Amino acid sequence: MAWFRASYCLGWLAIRRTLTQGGSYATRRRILPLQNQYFHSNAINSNEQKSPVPRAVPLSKLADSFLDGTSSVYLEELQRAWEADPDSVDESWDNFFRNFVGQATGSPGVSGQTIQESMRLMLLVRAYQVNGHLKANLDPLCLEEREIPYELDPAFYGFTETDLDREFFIGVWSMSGFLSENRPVQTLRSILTRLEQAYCGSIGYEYMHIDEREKCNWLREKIETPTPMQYTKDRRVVILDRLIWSTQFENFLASKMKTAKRFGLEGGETLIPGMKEMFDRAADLGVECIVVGMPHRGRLNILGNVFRKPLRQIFSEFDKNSKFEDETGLYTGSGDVKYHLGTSYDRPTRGGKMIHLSLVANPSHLEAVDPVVIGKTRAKQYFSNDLDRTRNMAVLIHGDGSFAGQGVVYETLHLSALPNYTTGGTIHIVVNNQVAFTTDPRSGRSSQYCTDVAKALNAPIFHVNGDDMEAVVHVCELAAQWRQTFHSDVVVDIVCYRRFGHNEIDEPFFTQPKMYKVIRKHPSSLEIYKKKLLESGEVTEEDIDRIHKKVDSILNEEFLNSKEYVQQRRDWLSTNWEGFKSPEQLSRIRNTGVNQDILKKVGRAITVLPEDFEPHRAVKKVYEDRARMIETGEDLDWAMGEALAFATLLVEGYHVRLSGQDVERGTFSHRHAIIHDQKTGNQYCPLDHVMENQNEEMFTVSNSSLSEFGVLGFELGYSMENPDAFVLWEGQFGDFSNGAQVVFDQFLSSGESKWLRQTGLIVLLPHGYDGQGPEHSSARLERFLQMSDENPYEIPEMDPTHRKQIQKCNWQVVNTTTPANYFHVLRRQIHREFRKPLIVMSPKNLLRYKFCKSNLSEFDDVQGHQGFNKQGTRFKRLIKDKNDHSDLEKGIRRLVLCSGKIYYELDEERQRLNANDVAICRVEQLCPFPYDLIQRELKRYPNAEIVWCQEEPMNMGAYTHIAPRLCTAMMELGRGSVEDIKYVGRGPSAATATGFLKIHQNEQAKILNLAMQPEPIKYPY
Ligand SMILES: Cc1ncc(C[n+]2csc(CCOP(=O)(O)OP(=O)(O)O)c2C)c(N)n1
Ligand SMILES: [Mg+2]
Repeated sequence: MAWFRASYCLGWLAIRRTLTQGGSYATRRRILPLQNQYFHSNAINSNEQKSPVPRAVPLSKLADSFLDGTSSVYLEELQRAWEADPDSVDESWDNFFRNFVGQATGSPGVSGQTIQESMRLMLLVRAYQVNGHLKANLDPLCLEEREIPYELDPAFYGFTETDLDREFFIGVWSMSGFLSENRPVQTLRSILTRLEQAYCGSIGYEYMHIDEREKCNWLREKIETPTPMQYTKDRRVVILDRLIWSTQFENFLASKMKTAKRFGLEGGETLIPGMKEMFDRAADLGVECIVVGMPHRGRLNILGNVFRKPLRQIFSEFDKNSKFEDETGLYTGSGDVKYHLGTSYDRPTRGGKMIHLSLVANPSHLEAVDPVVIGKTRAKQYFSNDLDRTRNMAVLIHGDGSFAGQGVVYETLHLSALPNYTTGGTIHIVVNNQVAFTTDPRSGRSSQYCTDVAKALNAPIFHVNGDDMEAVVHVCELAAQWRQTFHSDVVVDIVCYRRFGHNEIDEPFFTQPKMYKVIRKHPSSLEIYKKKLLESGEVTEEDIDRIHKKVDSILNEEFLNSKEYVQQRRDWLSTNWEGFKSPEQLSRIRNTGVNQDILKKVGRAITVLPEDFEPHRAVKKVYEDRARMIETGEDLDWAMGEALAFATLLVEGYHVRLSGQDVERGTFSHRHAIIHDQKTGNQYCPLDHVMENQNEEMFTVSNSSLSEFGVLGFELGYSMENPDAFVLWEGQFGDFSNGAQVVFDQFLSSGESKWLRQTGLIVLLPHGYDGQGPEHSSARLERFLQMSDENPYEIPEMDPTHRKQIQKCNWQVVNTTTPANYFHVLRRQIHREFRKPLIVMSPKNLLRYKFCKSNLSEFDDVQGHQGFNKQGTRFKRLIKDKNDHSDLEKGIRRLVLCSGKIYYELDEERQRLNANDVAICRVEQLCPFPYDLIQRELKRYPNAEIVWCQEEPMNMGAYTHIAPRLCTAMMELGRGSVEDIKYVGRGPSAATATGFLKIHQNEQAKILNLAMQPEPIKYPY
């Protein structure tokens, strides 16, 4: 098939050329001569045009300029079919291929010219299938300037106008679309009419990039059907009703709240009926729940008309004087503007079913909500046992600017087919108003369409003229059908316009004067649809008037009612979380120690490998060591502590999910959660076997795509669905988390306060100074601490029976130093009546450090055992000095407070120097600050110089977080003030660490020296 391949490259060249000729269809224009809609260029010379019959062109001459990528793929397909079964193609093609491959049978066959004409026609058909969308009428404003590709010009294939009514032989095909209709002989005109109707109307289909024949055929069948959009009168009235609702809603808001920002949908109103029809169709096809993510534009309209959020409630949110029910004990978060809030409703569908709709709250950051929606959808699928992923579906709505511009779109799309992240297909709807704030598409993207990114995923893309109401409905329904049939993503690109400015008070004429001159005169899509229906005679003026009046009266009635509407904060809480405590309500504290027998039992279950399984030698040893740890109860390491936390939560019935880059093995080769048989390559996951017949997904550990923003966002969404999901995301190294900064800033640290939605997501960020250079040392602990909302100058209630310190704080930041404490802090996430994000500075060298070990007795709940204190066995927010100090140690000259792995280095140095008059305490929980325990230690060592020691530079690490809080704790006890807090650590630095190991070692030694020096430290004061 070499002759196909060569031409394939030409196809690519053709595409590239189109791209370089101009950015978008707002910049290019080519007007077709009205007298002939088919022929639009002079691709062949005038002599040929005059000729009544196209002249045969030798095949050799066709090779380069004639065949392009499109046609070559087509012929390739054809040849494959012929090779598999010569009878599957028409005799003419059989002849052709026989001739071509030199096995001519000598059969009389069809003349060479007929074959050539047929072949050219086939190429023309194929060109329409591939590039017909470039000629489609997509822009309601008719401002589009698109060059129609030469492949769509019949003249390019040697046909002339005189051929229009000539009959051509196109064969009989065992394929879908109109070629399958068994009409071997057709006139050129009828072929072109069909192609224009299918591919160049109000819908532009992009699907030929999909490399699966079955999918292309499915779409071709739908697209090339002669009557794709036939709606009954009743159906049309429903669509009209929905469009009137959509339009009136915006008009009503515009008239009642003239200056309020609402990011109206005007110019894109057909979105609403489109979405409703999509949801109805999806419900008919088995969807029960839809999770929606969307930006500001049209959000209120969608809430009111699609979700059926009570209109009075929407209106009351605009009212500055609206009343709030005082629900003592419920949330008092910061709240958010109305066009960011989430909500959920059950809504009846046209087909008489109920569908649950859930809109995820989002920040202003466009597209940031995308992965969150997908994660939430996946969690819904898990918890509703939706194995084939047909009952829960995600729908994402995008703007044209943001869909093309934001990288997280791509990062989210790339999760769509990954086994542990797929949701069985997302429907994307782009509200393509051809402008982004003030930016034209030509400045906003380099691709032809704003949707081109989706082609990487083999998703079909349906571009539709937003003024053609029924075309919008058609593609919306088609998208639902596609998703339910092929369980993969699909894109609907509604090309519309923005009637006003970016928001209601913006002036669009400043920047888009020409476009807005056209928009000003442009009739609304409702007017256009009404006209169409009136002309069809199916609907009368009275019918339309009746709907208008009904809608108007409901809007007015709801507006009046909104004055009396009392906003309930409870409106914002979601269902699976019933019984969970808000920060205003005291939550019970539970112990996290586990019964000894259970520990042993699960410990054995997760250290046994199947007999016939052959792990790598080193991994075998890891598992043998782990088995020994369980049997002896001694020296459990970090990975074992973590595995026990997972295993015990699993037996308690919780769903455990750990995801991130290379988490299965662990970046530092310590976890080995999935083991690979060295002979067969088979995989085994011991934590899948904690219980008999354990559901395979109950424990999920999954390597992810190389995306921080996308994957962290996904896991965040996953964690928000159900409080019984124990969800962790691990960064490869902690500093990579800044690739997901938007998730930390906009969701994790502030989501509960803004949107009253809790999450117990755990983020593991490897952190620690091992001399590996600036990019692998710091997880930027200081940033997480800086985002903590705990007041450094006020000590909250610390009495354990009244304490709400963590509930009131936005998140927890810990730097644990023992496997047992790590075990307890993980389990604490679940064993409480609220959820709170947990940031863990996780270790690197401590994973294998000889002293970073715990005994099993620190994990259990046995009184008298190491971990048991007067409350039971729990996470230790602060670990006091390891020496057996009494409540009062007057002889200690220095109290070194530190956090993380520097502790072990300090302790070794202390031993080396025999500096037993120095006490070292580990602050394991940095946020919220353990005031009570810090004060306990301050009291224990009344004469000690107080030192904060860290290995991070002064402007990083925990210093700036600790200093004011430690000072507050000291001042309350009369133990001095900020000048009495001494600092030992690296000096301020721009980079997080040195790139030279030697320098690192020197710096580290200096820190230890200073911390233990006999003289007072006297720094910074
Ligand atoms: C990540 C991000 N960057 C910038 C902005 C500021 N901003 C708000 S709307 C907007 C234009 C969005 O254009 P488009 O996606 O086409 O949506 P439209 O407003 O046209 O519906 C911009 C740049 C933002 N909200 N989020
Ligand atoms: Mg836009």
